[in-house]
Amino acid sequence: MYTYESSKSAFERAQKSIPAGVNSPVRAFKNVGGTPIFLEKAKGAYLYDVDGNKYIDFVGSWGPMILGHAYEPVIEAVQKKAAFSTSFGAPTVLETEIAELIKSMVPDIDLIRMVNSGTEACMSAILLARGYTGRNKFIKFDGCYHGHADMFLVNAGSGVATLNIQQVPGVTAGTSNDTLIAPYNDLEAVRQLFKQNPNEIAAIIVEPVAGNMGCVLPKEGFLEGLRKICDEENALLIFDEVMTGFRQAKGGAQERYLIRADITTFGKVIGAGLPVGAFAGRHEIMSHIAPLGNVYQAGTLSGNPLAMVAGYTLLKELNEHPEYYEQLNEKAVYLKEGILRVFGERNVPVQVNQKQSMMSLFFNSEPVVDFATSAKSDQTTFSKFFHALLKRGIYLPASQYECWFLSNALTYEDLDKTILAMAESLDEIL
Ligand code: KE4
Repeated sequence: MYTYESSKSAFERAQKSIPAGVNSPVRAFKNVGGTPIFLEKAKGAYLYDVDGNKYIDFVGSWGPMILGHAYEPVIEAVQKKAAFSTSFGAPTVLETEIAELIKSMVPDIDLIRMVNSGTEACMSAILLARGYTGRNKFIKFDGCYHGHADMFLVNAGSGVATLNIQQVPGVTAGTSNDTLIAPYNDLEAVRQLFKQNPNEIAAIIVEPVAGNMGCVLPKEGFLEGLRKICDEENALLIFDEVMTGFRQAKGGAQERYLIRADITTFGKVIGAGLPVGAFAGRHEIMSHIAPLGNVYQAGTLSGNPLAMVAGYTLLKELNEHPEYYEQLNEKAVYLKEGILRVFGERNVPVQVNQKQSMMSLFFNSEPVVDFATSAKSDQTTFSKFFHALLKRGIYLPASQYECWFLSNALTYEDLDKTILAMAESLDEIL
């Protein structure tokens, strides 16, 4: 039987020095209740907490661990590199090598700038789009999350939705007036915003497969429609590929859906768990970035050797093994089919949204296609399900509004164990 005494005391101690005891809100278990699990180590598909409990991991540090935790080649590369300083604040050949590797993997990129988080990547992309077009407004989608920069904290998903924060204090009216909102998958709403704001919208930023309202897929024609509208309105299309980059395919969602973005942002997998983000695009757009142009963006630790060698090593593995993507998809489909089976046997309404190794389930009888339908899901039951699984050694994201990230370290035995634990959990809570 799992006990959590050490996590409980660690949490009490942490709250004395860190807001809510966590360095990122979604870790606090606010949506599901109970004590957050304090982890000690991880290897492959498995996590080990401070009480010695073992879990099968479906969070993967929110995306980076696509080949599993403590992936040998990455660990060795970081250990070796660390001996020669952890940061220079000066250019290194390694930064060029990872940039060239990414250009070979992702279509339509001439220049890429490294930063330290997905937030930095997305906020820089918006600044660049504004600088390039001379326009101030941008469109984001209800329930999508692009990091915690002020302009994104309007109708944001992920932790903002999890905590049900309607209006984030500190975001000024001026900022939110320039952030226009449309429902995900609603092209007509996007067209209306352009009609109401003629020649004022610099860009549309979209998660090509949404992962911050739970996993929500683009409807047929949605991404193509955004591309067409941006072309007609001379606005830029920004694909926020912080989650989907190098996960939907080695070329990300742009390869999977054959849609070209004008600016693409990256995070998570690109750093293999070390702090890395990036934004990239064609030369005519990226040439506006300082010091080539005047759109200013900078960072002390951008491109630092540890993060670069970790990311380079992981991306090289993915680039050399495209078969990993089929393997990951087959595992996710196997899990989805198992879930549908055990829920169906118990007549429990469920929606399972899955695209490649991103997926999530909703206690909901209607399809989940945007934030409004996601928010109708039964979160109370999800919370009970979450804890029933946790004590059976299955670690899901601690929120209905978060996406699961499968790693290729998962075995079919792990998946069978997970499906069985789900059946037992349903029998326990319903
Ligand atoms: P970071 O600044 O957290 O590295 O990236 C922000 C971001 C940007 N774009 C997308 C599509 C994202 O999903 C994220 C961050 N994702 C969340 C998980 N929903 C990070 C987890 C957290 O906030 O602790």
